[in-house]
Amino acid sequence: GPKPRVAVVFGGRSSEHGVSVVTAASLLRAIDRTKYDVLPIGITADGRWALTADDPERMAITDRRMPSVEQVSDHEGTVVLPVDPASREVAYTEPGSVPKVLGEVDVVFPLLHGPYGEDGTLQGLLELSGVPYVGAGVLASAVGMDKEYMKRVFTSFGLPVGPYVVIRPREWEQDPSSARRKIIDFAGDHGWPLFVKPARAGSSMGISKVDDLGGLDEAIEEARRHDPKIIVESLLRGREIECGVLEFEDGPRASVPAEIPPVTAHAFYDFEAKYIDSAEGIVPAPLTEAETAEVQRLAMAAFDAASCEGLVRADFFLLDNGEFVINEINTMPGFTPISMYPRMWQESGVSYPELVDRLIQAALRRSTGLR
Ligand code: G1L
Repeated sequence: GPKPRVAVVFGGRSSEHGVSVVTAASLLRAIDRTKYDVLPIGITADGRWALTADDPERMAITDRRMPSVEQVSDHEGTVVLPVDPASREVAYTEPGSVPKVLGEVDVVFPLLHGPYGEDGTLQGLLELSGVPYVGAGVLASAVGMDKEYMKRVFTSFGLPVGPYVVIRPREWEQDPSSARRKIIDFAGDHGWPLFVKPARAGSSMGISKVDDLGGLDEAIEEARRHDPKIIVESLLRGREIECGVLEFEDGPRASVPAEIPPVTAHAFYDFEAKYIDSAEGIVPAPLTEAETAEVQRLAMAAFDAASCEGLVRADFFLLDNGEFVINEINTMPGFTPISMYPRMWQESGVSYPELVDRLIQAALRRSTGLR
């Protein structure tokens, strides 16, 4: 029959715009063209959707500068959907109609980070459009984006999480001294330093390590610049371990785990490693068989707890007492061939092109709607 059409959607209104473009280039190189027709769709940094050139070479880092969608949409680019956030044109298309081009694709591979991509909003648009897509659905995407609800979901499913406290927007706005007191009491129970983070953020932006009371207000203000809801966590002493989960025909499986070594004062990250999510991890992690089995069990449990689909990367701390604590899940992990998630699967016997193919196949197996 005809080849399924795969739309790779990338770029977008995010600080990770360039990372997404570089990742899309890897994906465009890896997709089996004898099996699929590929349609690259870029979203510019100001939110315009455009068909872009199918040309990975033009989507690379040059002179230490990240590439942008403009770079590939300038020649052959056709704006298919005006998405000026000020104009309401997206909301006022014909009922049930979608960006014209989305009606003609069989599956979307969304490569978008942060708000408007990873938080479930793009997934919602695709659900309404009736177009299957790779990866997490609306709920799992939203849960994966919100550090508070992520912990609440894990806790309710019996997964071990670290101590935390949340300061909601109204709490801070109406009574900052009570909110401050709440955090100081938390530090009294769990010790300093604290990590103050925006509750919902696609990347590590807005996060501060706070050693004492003196740095607290500045850290709260910084986190609140990214999200008016903040979460405060204590420092967990232990090793950082990650594990990938991937959906096979017969259900999800866990990869060999990886270890992220502690960042030393001398650690040097080149530009690429820093922006493409570390090439620093050790795969497989030097763990005992029992530890490996345990972290794989927890990663699968996290996948199920958050109702993930397709894939997830689950990040843990292995505490000094031998127990694993889940730190977070990432429904849209770093995804170039040197990123941790693909490397963990490579080491598990699944090459990058096979990984891409399995994700597309998993998306094509399910239709939209309840599952
Ligand atoms: F579609 C998948 F497979 F679910 C998927 C989507 C997005 C996997 C990985 C990613 N990652 C990214 O989009 C990014 C981290 C490169 C965004 Cl900047």
